[in-house]
Formats: sequence, C-alpha cells, structure tokens
Amino acid sequence: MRTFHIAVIAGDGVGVEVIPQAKRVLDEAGRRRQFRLDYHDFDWGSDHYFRHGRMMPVDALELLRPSDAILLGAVGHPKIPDHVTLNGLLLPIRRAFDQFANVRPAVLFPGVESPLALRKGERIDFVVVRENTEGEYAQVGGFVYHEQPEEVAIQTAVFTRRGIDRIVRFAFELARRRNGKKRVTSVTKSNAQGFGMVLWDRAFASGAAEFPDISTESLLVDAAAMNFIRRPESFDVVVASNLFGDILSDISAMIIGSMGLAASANLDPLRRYPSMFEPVHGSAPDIAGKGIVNPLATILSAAMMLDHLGEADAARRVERAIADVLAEGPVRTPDLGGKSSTVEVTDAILDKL
Ligand code: GGG
Repeated sequence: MRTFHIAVIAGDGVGVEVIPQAKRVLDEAGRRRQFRLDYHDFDWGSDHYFRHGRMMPVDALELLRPSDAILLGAVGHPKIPDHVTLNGLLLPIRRAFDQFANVRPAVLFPGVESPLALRKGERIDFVVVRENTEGEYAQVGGFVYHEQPEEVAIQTAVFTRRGIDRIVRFAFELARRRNGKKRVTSVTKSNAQGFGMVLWDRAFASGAAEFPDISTESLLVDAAAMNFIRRPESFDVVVASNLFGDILSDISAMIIGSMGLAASANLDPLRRYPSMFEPVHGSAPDIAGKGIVNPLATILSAAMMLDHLGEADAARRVERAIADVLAEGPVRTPDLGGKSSTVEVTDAILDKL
C-alpha cells in the first residue's frame, strides 16, 4: 500500500478545528483507494511564539523537507502583529521550498448562492495563479530613523524575469490542461508601476507567443477587481503578482459564496521540495473555538494535495462528495446560511464518500 508522509501544521485559531476534519476525510479516501497517510504533526504557530519567541523552531524547514507534502491550517493571533506571524511561518516555507505557484480555484458549487446576480446559465469556474515567492512580498527594504518621528520605510517589490517567466508558463500550461475557456488573463498595474510590472507585461507577451492555442487578456488590477464582480464567468486562468493575486483571490472567494470554500495549493511544480496545501482563510479569531468554522476550504485543499500526490481519483471523489452535500443543501455551516457544525459538515462528506 502506498504511504504518503504528510507534515501537518494546524497553526492558530480555527486551524486546529479544520485540520482534524481534513484528516478524517483524507483517511477515509485512503481506505477506499488503498493508500495511507502518515501524519507528522508540528505544534508551531502563535502558542509556539508565546513559549519560544518564534513561530517555528530554527530547524523547522529541515524537519519539513523530507515530507511528501505539507498540510497547513491557519496562522494569526490578535496579540501578535500579523507581519510577525506571516513572516515567521507561512512566507519562509513558501520561499524555502520554492513554492512559486499559488493556485486558488474559484468555483461556485451548485446549491451555493453567490452574492452576485449571475445571468441564467452562467457559472463561476476559474483559477487565480498567484506568483508566490517574490514581487511585493519579497521582504526587501528597511527602516531609517526607526521609531523616531522622522521615520522612513522602504519596501521594494522584486520582479525577476525568471520568476515571471515561470509563473506565466505555469498559468498557460494550466489553461491548456483545464477544461475551461482556454484563456489566460494577466493582471498588473504597469501604467503606474513602470519597471517591475512593465517587465511582467513583456514576459507575459513572450509566454503567450509560445501558447497560440490559448487566448489572452491583460488587465490593470483595478479593472480586474471590477470585472471579477461584473463578468466573473469570463475568466479561466488569472495570473498575477504576489500582492495582487492575494487580494483578487479574496474577491474570488467571496463571489463563490464564502471564504470557507476557498482552497489553495502552494506548489513547487518541479517537485524538488514538498508543496503546501492550506485554506485561503486565516485563523478567524471571531469564530475560533465555537465549532462552526466551515471545514470545506481545508478539505478542498486536501483534495488538491491528493491530486498532487498522484491520487486524482480520490481527489475527484472528495470533490464530488462536497458538491453533493452542497447541492442537497441543509448541511452547511453558518457562513453559508446553515446551522450545522464543523463536525456535522465533515460527517456528511464522509457519508457521501
Ligand atoms: N491559511 C493560512 C493562513 O492563515 N493565511 C492567512 C494569511 O495571512 N495569508 C496571507 C497569504 O496567503 O499570503
């Protein structure tokens, strides 16, 4: 029987509630498809920070490296600045393991209501591909006159031709594989950001030339935000920088009905290092501990992990089980207008499996 070694970081807040539910579904999928998941749990995150002054230990990356994949819940705590939690755990893992493609599907499941009034027969089914290791999140910069009245902060976005070329190529290859509109939309702000994003536009144009079967569109980020609302059905694959991809994928999460349905994969497409799978949502301290967080974003992320591990049939079964539960309607958490608990939603998925 195939065994996959999965590093698990449940993290903070609702992370510790959704991860056990994803494991239940993964284990059941494995039982049905003859594979095993061997979990290695790491209790890193904000509690670790309170105890040791760091979000994860010094040798954390070495401990994660041998795993086949990483499953992450959420990071963030009201008593720790967000830049500390993000830069102490999530961003170093993405960079160290060169997880340069952050894939965030936006699918409106039948039975789920979008806040948008879609025209009859129109569907939302696209993917945001976010450049995940450089751009505006490169953490290049510093302070001058730190914490003095005349303080200056410099924050530099880093765009490399190599970094853009590889994410653009990834987006085109994804559009070719997907059963979609065969279209890639590139998002920048190159009218105002005249260096990095002009380089992006040029790299996108050369990438596009290698994929004549895929149609293209280039949008400024403000127009993209508008069009996610105005014509969401027109998108197939959207490729954007780290910051723009982060923001746009929160819009896409809302138009598919809930942040609780937004899954993501941080991929090293070259498979030199473990890739990481996590819900798009954060630790949600306002609902943490109440047993009502929607587990589906994490379960959908776990299905993306199964796909990456070569267990596509199991991944499709999990996705179908979720689609069936949502289509039937009554079992859903409050973010989707229901009254069910986190565990009840997972129980319904397991029944379907
Ligand atoms: N699910 C992981 C998590 O807690 N994400 C919250 C967050 O701050 N994400 C920022 C990012 O994806 O760059």
